[in-house]
Amino acid sequence: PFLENVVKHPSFLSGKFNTSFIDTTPELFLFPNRKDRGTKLLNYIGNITVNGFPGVEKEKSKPIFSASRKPMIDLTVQPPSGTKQILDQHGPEGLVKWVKEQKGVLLTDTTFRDAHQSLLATRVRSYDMFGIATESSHGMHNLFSFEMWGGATFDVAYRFLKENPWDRLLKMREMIPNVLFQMLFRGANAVGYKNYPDNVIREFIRESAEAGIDVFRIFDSLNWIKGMEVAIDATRESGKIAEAAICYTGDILDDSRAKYTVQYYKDMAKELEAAGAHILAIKDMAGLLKPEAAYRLISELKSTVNLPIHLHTHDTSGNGIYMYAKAVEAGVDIVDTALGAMAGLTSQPSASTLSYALKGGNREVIGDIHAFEKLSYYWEDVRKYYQDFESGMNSPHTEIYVHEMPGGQYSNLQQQAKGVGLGERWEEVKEMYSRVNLLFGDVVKVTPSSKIVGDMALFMVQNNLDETTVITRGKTIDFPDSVIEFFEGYIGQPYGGFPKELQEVILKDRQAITVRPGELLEPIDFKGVKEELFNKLGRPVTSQEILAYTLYPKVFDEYTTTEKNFGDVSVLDTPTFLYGMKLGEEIEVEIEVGKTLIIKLVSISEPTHDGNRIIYFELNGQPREISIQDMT
Ligand code: 3PY
Ligand code: ZN
Repeated sequence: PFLENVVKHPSFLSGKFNTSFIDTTPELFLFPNRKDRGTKLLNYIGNITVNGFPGVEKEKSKPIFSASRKPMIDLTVQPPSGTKQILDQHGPEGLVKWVKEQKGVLLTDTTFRDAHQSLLATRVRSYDMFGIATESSHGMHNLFSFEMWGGATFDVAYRFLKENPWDRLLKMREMIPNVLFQMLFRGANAVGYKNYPDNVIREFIRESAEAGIDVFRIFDSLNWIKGMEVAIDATRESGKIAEAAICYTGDILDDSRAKYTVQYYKDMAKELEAAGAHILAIKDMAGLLKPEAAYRLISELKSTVNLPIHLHTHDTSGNGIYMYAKAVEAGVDIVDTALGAMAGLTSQPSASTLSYALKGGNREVIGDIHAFEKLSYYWEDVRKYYQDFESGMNSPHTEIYVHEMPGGQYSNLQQQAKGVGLGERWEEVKEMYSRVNLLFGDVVKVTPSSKIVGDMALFMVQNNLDETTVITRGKTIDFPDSVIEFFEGYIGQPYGGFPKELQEVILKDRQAITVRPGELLEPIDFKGVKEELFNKLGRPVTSQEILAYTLYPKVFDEYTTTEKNFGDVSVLDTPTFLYGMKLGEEIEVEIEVGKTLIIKLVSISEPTHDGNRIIYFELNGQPREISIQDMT
């Protein structure tokens, strides 16, 4: 264990050590608690079997799932080289040049990130991604990129899936060596819901780039460029691609929505180009961009900036493919799609559908339709595991053009509404969401500004408030913390400013800021955080863990507690992770390469007088008993 500690120590790994390393690094002498991994997993499985998984309806018996179908590939053959090699050999400028030279339409596949964030409340586990990663690197070798990290996936991994998102990135990178990896980065909010000090933004980007991210799609939730500059700069410093995004809101073709005009978007595009963007993204996070508007917007932007344009949308209205076709006509370079079984509705349009739609035209999709279809079978099977996280939306919703809720927010806000007892009043919550937007002055709505609009909508429905009572009774109302912070200016400055009267009742005695929050926030003392975490965990900590703890201290604490009690639960297959086991069932769990546990659930006792159940397992043929408190 001592040597293991040495070779795993961050200073050793980064080469930053000298001869006093061993004397000055006491954590090398802390050895991990080697409590049996098998027993820990039995505790997890027993607990889920008896008490269920949060958000999953506890059924009488675990459902029967068919084995997931995968395309056959020759695993001894390397996947063809792709955009990753172009970036590594020619740098961001070389890659941009190559993108501009393509006549066809390049795709970014969002199946590993936005598709499940938007359809399944971000719950898809690394296990299911690893299950298809190698096949994807072969079948989708000519993508522009895989969007596979960032957005909500970072905190959800720790918070709900009890797994380490950095491990997901590192392992996916190993399995997909040929295609660019893209992440969604919320500017000054990183992968969180509030502004962080500048050194956190810089460190997060540096670390993510090192772990395998190539393209950073950077946005600000209010389209405030000041909120994006540090991230753009840090990305360029890391030698990676800064894809700066304009969030699309309103309707450029509707004169009655005069706030966000074509000129507004053109001005912003020029500013982003000047700020150092390599690629311009149009981030239509709610799917509001209509086909004719797309034609107009992309045409105008093409003649305004000299950057490739990457378009992102959500297919909630059902107009996604038609809209992309118009954008392609206008010269868009790259569009975001998902594999069929994870596409449509609040997710991205389907890759194979778009490929067929553009067949025979001037610009076809660069990609293999049959590979998209075969890979999609896998997701059709895997999606069933997560059925309890489906939003219940099963047909196109043109009402999106009214409520303007981002695709990635729909299923999450619905869960949040259920959580506060408003599940039955979901229609009212949606309507209130659009009213809150107007009350706030018609703002860009994307994480975290969308979450603030959502928090306020839930708050108003719950407390039977309307626009008038918010103002007239506002001085006596305790508004949600996120709403107060927003009106204080800690999320940035909205285009056109805050509505003054509302700001006053919400802030009461507080003062609003108008500068960039990052200018006021004290830099994080990473050394101090490292020490704190080391003392807490009693083991060496990585720079990735330090960042996770800095962003989400409570969530990270809970994650490490779960890890301590149950071990690494990411090795379990998803049906077992979510539903536990059935009586008589036997599963295999590969806890590390070449080391497999065979677990059989033999019987479960009735609760004892103190409410515990004894669960009888066989672990590799040996009987094991576990006692679990029945909380049902
Ligand atoms: C996120 O920030 O997570 C989003 O997906 C915004 O659209
Ligand atoms: Zn999105």
